Amino acid sequence: MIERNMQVFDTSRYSFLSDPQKALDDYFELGYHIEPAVYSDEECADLIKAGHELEDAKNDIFRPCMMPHRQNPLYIKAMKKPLIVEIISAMVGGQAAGLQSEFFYCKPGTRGFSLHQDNFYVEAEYGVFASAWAALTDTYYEKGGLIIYPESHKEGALPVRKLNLGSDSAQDPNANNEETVVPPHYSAYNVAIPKGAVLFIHGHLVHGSNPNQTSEWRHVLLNTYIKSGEKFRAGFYAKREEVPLAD
Ligand SMILES: O=C(O)CCC(=O)C(=O)O
Repeated sequence: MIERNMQVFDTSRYSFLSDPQKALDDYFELGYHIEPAVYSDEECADLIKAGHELEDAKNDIFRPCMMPHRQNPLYIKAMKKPLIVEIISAMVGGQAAGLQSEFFYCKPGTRGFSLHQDNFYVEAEYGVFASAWAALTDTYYEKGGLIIYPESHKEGALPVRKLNLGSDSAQDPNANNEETVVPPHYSAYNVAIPKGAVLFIHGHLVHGSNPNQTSEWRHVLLNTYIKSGEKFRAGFYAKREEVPLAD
């Protein structure tokens, strides 16, 4: 958790719809991009409803669901969203393939995700892996909002320090094992991502999330992507496999 008053970003300067080259240049410079209105209100509502019909949720288990696209084709459709595939393909420098989906319930009181670089788990080559973190409800500091360290992706893989926080049954089991050690010249920013918008995250951008201090659930769909044919770590928990997206 970082301080509330760290500057808040809720949109990027450019959109991939109107200024794709400038948006891409900014992404390479900053390590993230926020694209508004990617999923409609109806799509967000359908994905949330489907999330509460996944196997664990039916048993009142609300830890983030790993790979919901293997349970419900609605999540394949969300992963294949043409605008996202187009943006990610530009970011990773070639045809993107899906790698992972994860549905976050983040019920009231859920602990945040410790600072990390997504590629820590995936071990792909630099620049070929990126994530699309889609807010299905409004997210902001008090409501499990994300924390980012702009430009930290330029460091490549950073060291981590082990944490001893104990487990939170509503959080990803790997969320709090360790945290990235961020060089002191980078600053943390809170981002407030509105419903339907997507935060694109470079595989080496340091980020994490704040706890959900509200009385509402913070629903998020994370999809991660890799340049097709690149090497990656499958992982014991995630068991990642390439999902072809070009059809
Ligand atoms: O949604 C969150 O709380 C953090 C998720 C995240 O950063 C990740 O899975 O890489």
